[in-house]
Amino acid sequence: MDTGIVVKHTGIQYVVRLDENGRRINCTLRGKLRLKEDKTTNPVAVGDIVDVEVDENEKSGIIINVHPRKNYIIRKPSNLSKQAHIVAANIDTAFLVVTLTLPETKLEFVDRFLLTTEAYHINTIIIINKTDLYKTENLQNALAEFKDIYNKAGYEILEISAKEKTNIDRLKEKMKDKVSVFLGNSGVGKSTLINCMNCSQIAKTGKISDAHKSGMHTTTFYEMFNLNFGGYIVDTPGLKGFGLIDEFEKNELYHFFPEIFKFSKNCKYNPCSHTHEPQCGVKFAVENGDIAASRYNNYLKILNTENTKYRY
Ligand SMILES: Nc1nc2c(ncn2[C@@H]2O[C@H](COP(=O)(O)OP(=O)(O)OP(=O)(O)O)[C@@H](O)[C@H]2O)c(=O)[nH]1
Ligand SMILES: [Mg+2]
Ligand SMILES: [Zn+2]
Repeated sequence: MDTGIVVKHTGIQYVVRLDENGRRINCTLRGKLRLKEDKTTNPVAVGDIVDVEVDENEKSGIIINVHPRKNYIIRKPSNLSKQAHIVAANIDTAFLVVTLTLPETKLEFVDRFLLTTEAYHINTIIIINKTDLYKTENLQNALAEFKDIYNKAGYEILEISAKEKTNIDRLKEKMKDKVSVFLGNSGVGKSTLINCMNCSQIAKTGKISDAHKSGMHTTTFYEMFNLNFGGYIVDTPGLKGFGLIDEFEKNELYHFFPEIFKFSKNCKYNPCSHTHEPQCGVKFAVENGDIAASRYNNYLKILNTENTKYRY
C-alpha cells in the first residue's frame, strides 16, 4: 500500500501523487468509500492524503482510505441541494478572488463565502484582481468602498492585476511553502493568476462573455499545482453561488462575522441576536459606521432566510 496526495479531481477520476517517488497515477475510489458518505458528492477532495492500492501495472490505483483532515472548505451547489461538495482539504490559506467589474462579484457571495471559511477556521485573504480596469470614478469608488468594508471586518486584502503583474510578488510571499487555493466566480482570473506563478504546468484560461459580462466556466476540475518557489496552489472551477451548509446553530451565526463578534461584547443582553434587542453593541457600531451596513444586512438576511437549525 502507498500513500499520496490527491492533486486532481475530475468527476469520478482522481489523480494521486505518490509520496514515495512523486509519480502521478489515476485512481478510482473503493466502493465502500463511495457508499460511506452520502452527505457529500465527493468523499475525497484535492488536498486529501490518501492510502492507495497501486495496480500491478503501476499506472493506476484504488483509493482505499482517506487520512483525517486538518480542515476543509465545503459548500452546497445551491441552498436547496441535499448534498454538499468538499471543495478542497488540508488548506493553509484560501484566497477569495473577486473583481469589481467583468465580472462584478456580489457582496452577498463574498459574505457567504467568508462565513464558511470562518466557521471552518480557514485563514482567508481577499484578492481584488483586475485593478488595471478600475479607471473610471465609479470603479475607483467601488474599490475604495470594498476595501473599507472588508478592512473593517479585519480581512487582509491584496490588490492585484494579473494582466499587468502588479503585486504578484506580495502574493507569492503569502503562498510560499503553503497549500493555498484560489476560489471565486468564473472569470475573475484564478487560472490567469496561477499562470503568473511560473508553475511547470499551465492552467487553461478563458474569456469574459460579451453578452453576460461573466466568465465562461473554463476550469472544470480541481487541480493542485507545484509552486517552484515552494508550496502548492489549487485551481478550482468558478463558483456560481455559495450555498451554506447548516452545521452551525443560528444563534452562533454572528461568531463568523469577525467584526460583528467583536462589537457584540458591548451588547447589554446575552444572548443577543443583534436584531431587536435594546442597547445592542452591534447595531450601535453599524450606526457609527464601524460595521459596514452591507455586512450587517447580509448577516440579517442569512439569519432570516436560511434553513438552519435554530431560529430566534
Ligand atoms: N484586464 C484584466 N483581465 C484579466 C486579469 N486577470 C485575468 N483576466 C482575464 O479574465 C479572463 C478570465 O480569466 P480566467 O483566468 O480564465 O478566469 P477564471 O477565474 O480561471 O475562470 P473559470 O475557470 O471560468 O472559473 C481572461 O480573459 C483573462 O485574460 C487582469 O488582471 N486584468
Ligand atoms: Mg479557471
Ligand atoms: Zn447585540
